[in-house]
Amino acid sequence: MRNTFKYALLLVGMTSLPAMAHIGYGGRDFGTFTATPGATSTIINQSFTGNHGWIDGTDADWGDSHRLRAYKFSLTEEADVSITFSGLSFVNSAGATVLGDTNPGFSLYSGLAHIAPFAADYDSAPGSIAIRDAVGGVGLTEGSFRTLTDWSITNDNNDPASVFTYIGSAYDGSSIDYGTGVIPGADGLADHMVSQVFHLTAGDYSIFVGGTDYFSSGVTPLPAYGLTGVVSVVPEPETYAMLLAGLGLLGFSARRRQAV
Ligand SMILES: [Ca+2]
Ligand SMILES: [Ca+2]
Repeated sequence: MRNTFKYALLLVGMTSLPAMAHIGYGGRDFGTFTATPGATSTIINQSFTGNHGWIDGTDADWGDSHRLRAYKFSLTEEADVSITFSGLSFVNSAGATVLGDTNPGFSLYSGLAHIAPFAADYDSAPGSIAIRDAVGGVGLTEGSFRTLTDWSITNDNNDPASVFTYIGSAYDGSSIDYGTGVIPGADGLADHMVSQVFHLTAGDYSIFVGGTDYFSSGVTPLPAYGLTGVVSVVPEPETYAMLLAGLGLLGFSARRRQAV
């Protein structure tokens, strides 16, 4: 290959990167937490495109990660972490109103996608397709994203795959069954908000958030839905139990003193 051609290709690749929205955490890093309860981080005015991204990863042909938003956070020690996402309308930088009426779902994984200086991961990278073909059958998957189990993906440089190890998931509204059985994790109340507490060890975590309307993927153009996310460190249940037990002992000794 002539060098000028190579550089031209390189330039095309570089200039087209920002528009492709491969997996990245830009503006969506909740930060690093210790086990001390009370720390909280809120990220507003993010969005995903299409209202089916999360639920589409529950079927046999998996899902397109471009239809979800990726967030990350880190823990320096074992902790109970509350994760909440709400569909919330806002006006974007182009002056357009982003819809708020989604019923979001999210999945939590340990592991991170490639970040700079590595190239971003995306579904149709040759390495990503090879991973899918090996697990899901040649040509049988539509994307790399899997809602309820582990998955892997890589970039154009075939760096060792990013591995997302499934921890848990939750979604807003009543239980969904689009024909493959009930999808677990419904919160039972369709209020555009879903929240769940996870007991986690120290490490790096990714959250993928998307819509839960399975049959909406044919809408053109796909609307964007606004999203607010909150990650907080909360007291562990044993802490509550110890606190209650302590209060009970105090009450007992107070009664004893009164009786004497
Ligand atoms: Ca699918
Ligand atoms: Ca809800």
